Amino acid sequence: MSEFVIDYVRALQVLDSRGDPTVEVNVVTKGGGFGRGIAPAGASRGLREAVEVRDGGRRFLGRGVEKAVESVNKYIAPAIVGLSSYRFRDVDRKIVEVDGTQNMSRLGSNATTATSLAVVGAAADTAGVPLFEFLGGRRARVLPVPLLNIINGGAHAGNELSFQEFMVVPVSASTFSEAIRVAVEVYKTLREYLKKTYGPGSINVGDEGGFAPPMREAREALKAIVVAIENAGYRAGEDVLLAIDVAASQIYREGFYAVDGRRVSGEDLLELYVELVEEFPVVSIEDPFAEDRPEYFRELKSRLKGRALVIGDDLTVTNAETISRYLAEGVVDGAIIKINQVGTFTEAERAIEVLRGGGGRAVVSHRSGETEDVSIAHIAVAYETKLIKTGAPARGERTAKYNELIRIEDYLSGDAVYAGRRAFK
Ligand code: 2PG
Ligand code: MG
Repeated sequence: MSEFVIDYVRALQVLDSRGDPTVEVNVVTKGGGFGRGIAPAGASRGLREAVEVRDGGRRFLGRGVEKAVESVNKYIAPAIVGLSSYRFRDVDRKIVEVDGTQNMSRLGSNATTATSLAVVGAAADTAGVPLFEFLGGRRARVLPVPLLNIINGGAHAGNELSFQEFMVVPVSASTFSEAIRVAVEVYKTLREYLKKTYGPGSINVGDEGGFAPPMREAREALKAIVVAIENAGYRAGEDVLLAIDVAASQIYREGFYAVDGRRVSGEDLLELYVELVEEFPVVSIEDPFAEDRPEYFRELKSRLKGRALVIGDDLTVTNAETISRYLAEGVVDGAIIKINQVGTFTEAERAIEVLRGGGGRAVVSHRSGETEDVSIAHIAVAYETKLIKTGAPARGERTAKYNELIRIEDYLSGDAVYAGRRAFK
């Protein structure tokens, strides 16, 4: 097992999909295994997320991460060189210990996330197997249903839509690759519809590759998507379902939400969701209320009676304890899993396990600022989460994940199973 020993760790500053600097870490083991992790970055961040460290000052308009890079090279590297990458959970524990804070604010979650992903990646490479197989063993063969964000609003786009994400969920396909084909056909058909209805300016895309049309209302976005699904030759509610991420903390101020030009109370917003679920085949609503209003999440969940999942993101911040409590209290049906919300792979894994143990859904997720790192594709398969959200089927940092899942499906050949409708049973 000496081949798994970490021999070399090197961090550098690279760019994410928004042109912001981010931390990349490269790890090499004694056996010549190589792993690379690159930290993503959110725009709509939860208050209780692990904290990324940025340089401030004038370089990169304050967004540089040279300090975080230095933290890896100066503090993390010497602490983990010589440890076994095979015991990557121990390595993560060491990283947490070196940081010494609750929220990674000393080293930065950007430093710790990139390192953690590089270490587990190097372990898999040393073992000579893909990451999903290294983590999930031979039984890992279920490809997740993708939630593809095809209309962007909120903090991810320069339009007036208050809800952040309008997603399509292709469930009736028999394979993952076919599901992506369906999604692409819907995406392209939506593009045509938007261009015809709102003019050529409406097909510009937002941070996650979805269109950012000049729409005023959530209903209008959902209607356009249903039209696109049908024009593409599919049945909305049968072949393709819908999902929403409101990212409601972003639009919450002094007890009210700014929704599509109106100021609405939590109660009224709740009624709007119930209506939307009745009018449209919406099967999942993420962060419907502000992160400090769990009581509204619970009320919505009880009103929806399982017709749509209530998912936490800023509410739950991939924190195993928080998720466990909210699952038990009936506040959510599941939670978004973002590694950089907790800062290590191991902590995210713990959150997934809590969800599985408690009958909740884990939705493995990208961030709006992404990179070519494809770890989340492997994680979704390894832990059989059945759900992944990683943007539109466009823009390299989004397609990188979908393409990796297509590769995993091909690698598994006849053994691969597409989660499909079962993801929502
Ligand atoms: C979200 C994410 C990803 P961000 O809110 O779920 O879609 O956005 O990375 O900006 O937090
Ligand atoms: Mg979210």
